[in-house]
Amino acid sequence: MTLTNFISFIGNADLSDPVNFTFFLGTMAMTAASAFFFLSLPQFDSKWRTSILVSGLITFIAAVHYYYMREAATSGGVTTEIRYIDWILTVPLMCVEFYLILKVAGATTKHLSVLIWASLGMLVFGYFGETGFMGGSAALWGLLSGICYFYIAYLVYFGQLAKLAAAAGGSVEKAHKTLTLFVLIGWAIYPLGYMIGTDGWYDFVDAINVNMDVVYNIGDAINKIGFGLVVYAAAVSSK
Ligand SMILES: *C/C=C(C)/C=C/C=C(C)/C=C/C1=C(C)CCCC1(C)C
Repeated sequence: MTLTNFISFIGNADLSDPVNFTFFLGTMAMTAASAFFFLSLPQFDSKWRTSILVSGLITFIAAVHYYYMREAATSGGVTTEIRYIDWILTVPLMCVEFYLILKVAGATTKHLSVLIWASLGMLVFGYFGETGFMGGSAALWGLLSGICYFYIAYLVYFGQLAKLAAAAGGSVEKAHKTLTLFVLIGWAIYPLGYMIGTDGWYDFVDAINVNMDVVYNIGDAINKIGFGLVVYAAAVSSK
């Protein structure tokens, strides 16, 4: 981004529009969070450095995509493709965070690949639903996506990963628990946004007059920055 670009980026920010405002704030918050995570790297020993690096990559990838999504949204274009490219990069990285935290407790790359495949299924089905792929309804694709989501939630909350975390105890268990809460509560914001933004749901859902991008932007801020901070806190407390 050149300086002139940056000035016009600020200059044409109509902050009274919630779509524009949340993209603008999202870009700034994700950029600031990335700087925070990257600059904190030297204070941690090598055991934690990869986790903190991944936290920074998640917010940095989002910051770049937010810059382009805001541009698309404010010039009347669609954000769907950029949104899903962002998610397809960042959600698997969140799976990596689970794996890195539980590695000392015995998590294997097999656990990691199951999480990643489930998250890719969740996102690809969601994308199909938003774009009406093969004439399928948003409800049908959303159901398939939701099954993948529940499977991820099951793995981290009840399944093998929960058991590994419980056996490890201490700060590992605590960090795992908090990340799990993000998956159960924070990630539930997305299917809500999806139902608000697509057709074929109950009337009361269709009646909600909030822009889908705004819901997704709030979800991203909570989940991407929150996830990173949980990892950061775990790293600090283990020093
Ligand atoms: C940083 C981005 C994150 C954490 C994105 C998470 C996205 C989801 C958990 C999306 C889930 C969806 C469903 C469970 C059903 C409807 C379609 C989706 C893709 C919105």
